[in-house]
Amino acid sequence: SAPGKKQALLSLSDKKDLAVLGTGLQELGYTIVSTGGTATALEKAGVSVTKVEQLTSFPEMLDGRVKTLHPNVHGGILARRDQKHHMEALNEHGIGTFDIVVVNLYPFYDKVTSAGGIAFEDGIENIDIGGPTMIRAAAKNHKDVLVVVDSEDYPALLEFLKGNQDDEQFRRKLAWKAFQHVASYDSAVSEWLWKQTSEDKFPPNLTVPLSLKSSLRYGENPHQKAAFYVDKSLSEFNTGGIATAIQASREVDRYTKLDILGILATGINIEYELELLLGNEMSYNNYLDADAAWNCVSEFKNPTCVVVKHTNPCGVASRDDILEAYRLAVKADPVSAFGGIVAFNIEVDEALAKEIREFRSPTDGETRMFYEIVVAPKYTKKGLEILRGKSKTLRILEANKNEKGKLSLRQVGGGWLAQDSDDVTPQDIQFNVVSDKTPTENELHDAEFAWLCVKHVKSNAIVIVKNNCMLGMGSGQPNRLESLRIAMRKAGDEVKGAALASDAFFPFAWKDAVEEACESGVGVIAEPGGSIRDKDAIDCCNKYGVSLLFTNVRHFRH
Ligand code: 93A
Repeated sequence: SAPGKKQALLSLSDKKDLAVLGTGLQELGYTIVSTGGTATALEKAGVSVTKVEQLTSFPEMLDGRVKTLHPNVHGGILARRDQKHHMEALNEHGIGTFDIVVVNLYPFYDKVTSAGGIAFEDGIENIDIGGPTMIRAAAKNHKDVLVVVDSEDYPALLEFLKGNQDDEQFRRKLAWKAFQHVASYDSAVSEWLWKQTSEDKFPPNLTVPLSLKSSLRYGENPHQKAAFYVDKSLSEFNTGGIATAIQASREVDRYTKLDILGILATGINIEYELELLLGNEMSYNNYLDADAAWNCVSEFKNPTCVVVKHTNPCGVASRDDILEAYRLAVKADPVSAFGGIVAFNIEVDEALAKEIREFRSPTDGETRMFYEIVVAPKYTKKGLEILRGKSKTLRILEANKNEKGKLSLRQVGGGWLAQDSDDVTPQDIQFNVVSDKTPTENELHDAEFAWLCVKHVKSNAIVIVKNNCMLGMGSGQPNRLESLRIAMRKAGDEVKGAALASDAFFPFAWKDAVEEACESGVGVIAEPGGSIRDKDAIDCCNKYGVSLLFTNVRHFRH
């Protein structure tokens, strides 16, 4: 505005609370500039307005397609107040600055989803161009321009203007919200257009703006932050096909809206981690299993092999000699390993590739092992050739280093559950000895190894480890005792002196579970602790001379 003259630009399709805003701004001494319909509505409410036409000396033209797209408008929004030459340029052209921009957009989403549908041309006419342009300009220059896109923020705006303190955070939040608003608007337009192409494939990208419904107490485990996001499209997503779903996924922005770009289509973020070098196309389950295998194996520091079946690691071994690690990992459960996924955390060279090709099932000593996928961070040229020779269909994946701090998203009825991924490793944990017996160094080491494995096994998870090698695991049983029995059966006689890890504490069935573990001869048990029956578990271990470690960390995986 001209020196001493404060100006607000209002252009609103949704006129809700417009009178309150207009009156409030007028009382605070703002000159209000508006587009046609907004100006009429303000005048009706007794607020005096300058029409944009007066500012631009241009009529609204092309059926309203060009209303505010003019230097007299955008110069006033975008000029940097702290740049002398910017202000001089405004002066030269007689352009006043805008301190406030309040805009909401043509109701594109409501129009294209209205009952009975809408003609293609009408859809096009409802794409707002001038509105997003003003919003983006004001949000870019938020240091000097307050940008409001939601009538719920009018009271906060007026309060802020009444106060005499500036607040950078407030300005930034408004700008953040403004960009959210146009981003979700544009994705609604683009996805509507995808639908008009009558392609039945999944769209090349998905942008699903999700609204925060509530923060959750925690994720699968207390050390993981979590939240629930709603997406109105869900019912249609499941029944009406993807295009309907995306179109329906728009809703009026809220302050809390979060755009999660591109990570919702299953596999998209995994694709960047796992690159298919050779073999058959990856299937849906291949991605899930390969991802599980890679996530597990890449957590180990020493040369390690992990075998996964149906997302559960059923064999894990670390050895200086990776060939031996591979054989041990398969041996842990050869039946499950057959048709599974084999993952390494080191390069697959000629010798390892040969071993993968030749190794015969420990079950009969005859049948060559068969796998769906091999995953490793690297392959030598020779190694690749040999694996290729094993089978033309074997999927050979190269995986990039796993980044910590990823967001995990899962769909449930009515929305999406988001949580921090479970990044906690044994290095982050204190293994507190709560039994009379203290574990030996080897036992402690095995307990840590088992602890790292158990995190990757579906709950209820029990893992038995000896000498850096998984001997057995029980997963997914609704009853912890049953998981324990399965793990012990797989471990067989070798369980003596082994380390046993339980992803959560032993509850009611403590007596059976802890007692059966102790009776079998395990040397050490690691569990989170925290049960009201903890004392009973400790007493039981003391009775059998078994070491008991409490980690205070749980690793549920549902
Ligand atoms: O057709 S537009 O893309 N061209 C423009 O220059 C323009 N300027 C503002 N649409 C434009 N608007 C939009 O008009 C605003 O985003 C707002 O939604 C609407 C307000 O129009 P009225 O004040 O006439 O009701």
